[in-house]
Amino acid sequence: MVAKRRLYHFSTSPFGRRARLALAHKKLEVELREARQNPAFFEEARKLTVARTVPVLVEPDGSALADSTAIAHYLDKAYADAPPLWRAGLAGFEVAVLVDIALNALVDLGTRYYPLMDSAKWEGVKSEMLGRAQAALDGLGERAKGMGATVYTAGWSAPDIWLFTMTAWLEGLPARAPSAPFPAQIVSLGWRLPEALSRWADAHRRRADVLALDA
Ligand SMILES: N[C@@H](CCC(=O)N[C@@H](CS)C(=O)NCC(=O)O)C(=O)O
Repeated sequence: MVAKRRLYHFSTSPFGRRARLALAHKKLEVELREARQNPAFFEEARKLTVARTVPVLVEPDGSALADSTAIAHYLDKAYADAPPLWRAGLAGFEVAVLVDIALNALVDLGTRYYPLMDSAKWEGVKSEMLGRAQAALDGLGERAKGMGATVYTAGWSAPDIWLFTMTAWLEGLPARAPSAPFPAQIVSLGWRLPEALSRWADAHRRRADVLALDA
């Protein structure tokens, strides 16, 4: 029997969701292993790579790769005949990197470093990292105002996937905060999602691949 492609992921994570949308864009079937609801899957993922994060992609030949951005670059090279995730031109890479600056700062501060909040140095570190996250969000908001429905006129691709999953995740955090500590901690940091990003995302909320994320 041929092994299936697998993705270890957290279903609510923007990193996991963008990996899933990247796989859908490449029209690749994948078996999903939800690693938050099933801690045994998280343990499996951690044995497959030393990265200690999900998503982790496992190809049918057993080779494994962590990191959603690396996964999307890999998929483009490995499945070059399928629709492209990345295109020539700086704009898409700039959008993707600003998304990661914002997400990494908010996730690190609001989860991994949050236990340090009683430190005398916390406010200084938080202010610096939050300033970077907010500058990235504001920069993306300005870009969204001048953008069409997608970053490249040729249509939906990785930068749109990056921007959409970040926007939808940040929008959803306040509603999740009362019942989940990590969302509550991230919300408590005090950032603002530019309205232009929500308006840009409106065009994509009913896409079949986006709806399939929660099906
Ligand atoms: N740069 C990584 C970030 C992945 C990441 O931070 N994943 C989180 C879930 S949102 C995770 O695995 N957290 C578990 C942990 O850090 O122990 C990517 O793009 O895949």
